[in-house]
Amino acid sequence: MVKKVIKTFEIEYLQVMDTEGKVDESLMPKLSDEQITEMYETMVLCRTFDDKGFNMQRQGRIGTFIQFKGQEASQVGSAYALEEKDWMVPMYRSGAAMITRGFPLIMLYQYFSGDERGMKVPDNINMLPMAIPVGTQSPHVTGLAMASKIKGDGAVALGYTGDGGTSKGDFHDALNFAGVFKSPAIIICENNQFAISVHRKDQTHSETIAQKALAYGIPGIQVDGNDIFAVYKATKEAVDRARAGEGPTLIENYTYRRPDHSTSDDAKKYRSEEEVKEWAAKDPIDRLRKYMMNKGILDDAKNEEIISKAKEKVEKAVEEYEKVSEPDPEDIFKYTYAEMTPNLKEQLEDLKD
Ligand SMILES: Cc1ncc(C[n+]2csc(CCOP(=O)(O)OP(=O)(O)O)c2C)c(N)n1
Repeated sequence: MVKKVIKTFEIEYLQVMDTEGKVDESLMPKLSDEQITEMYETMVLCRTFDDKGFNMQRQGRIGTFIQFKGQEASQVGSAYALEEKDWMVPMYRSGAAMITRGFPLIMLYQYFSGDERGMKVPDNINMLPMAIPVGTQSPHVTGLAMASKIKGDGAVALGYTGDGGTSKGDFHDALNFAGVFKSPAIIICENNQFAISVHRKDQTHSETIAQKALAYGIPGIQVDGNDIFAVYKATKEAVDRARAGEGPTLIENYTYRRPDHSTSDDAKKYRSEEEVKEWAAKDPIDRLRKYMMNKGILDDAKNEEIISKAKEKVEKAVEEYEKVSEPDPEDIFKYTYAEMTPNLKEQLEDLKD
């Protein structure tokens, strides 16, 4: 009889910057003041875009809108670790990650008004369109990463899922394949504590999402998702490992969905306002601003300038968005696949009739 421990595991949690903007210098990733300023400008632009989208929905100027407010560090910090040749796979809440990679604001507004032309990703951006089905993003990440490895083009693939998405088989298929084929895949789980009204604790009995990586023999880490430096550091290390042929990583960005799930939801029915307030005090943008002010790379005047530039960009996008022609209902059929399938053709004929 033999009884012994054959393997033990641990899960790391990473925070570099606290809620007061104080950093642990020994953990600080390599970033110039210019890069930090660029990250801040991008987060402010994303927040401005998000607030405007919500207001427009309430004014009847846009369709159902999905906000990412409070998740900017998680998305901007991770997208910032990618190079141009790398692939990104966004979910419906990944607007900030998409904006970081240069996706036009106007197209996001178009998409959220039901205009399929809004998700025709520009040819110079290596990104899939936003996918609404929960969980499908992870196998796409693994597939793109496997393709890059086979082609030897040196690109990595990174994509997003929610905590709810980890209950789908897709998530586990993706991690298993990525591990077995040592593909350069980075799967980011934005654990924002909710899948609509289902709380994280009712989603999985695991203490962390990060530990799910262990079952597939790949690294998993939990990160303070409201700390842009921690998110960037964990993602950059995962990207570097993937590019060096060392395989995939699962990153759990521990954060909180402050807005309703979408503009069709009412989160007051299933969570307390106190909890939302607690998380508002951990706001990722405030945190970076405090750091920059303390370090002397931002002052009130420059901050005002950044905010007004963001407003200008967003207002310009809104103006353009409200001028585009009405979408053609036939686009719904045309944009699903590169070539229309027979059943879609049939449905299109029905529509015409
Ligand atoms: C396959 C599939 N099933 C159900 C839905 C309906 N649905 C939309 S969002 C959502 C919750 C997803 O939560 P999570 O993955 O945690 O992401 P979050 O919205 O919190 O960012 C569900 C069930 C869907 N879009 N796709």
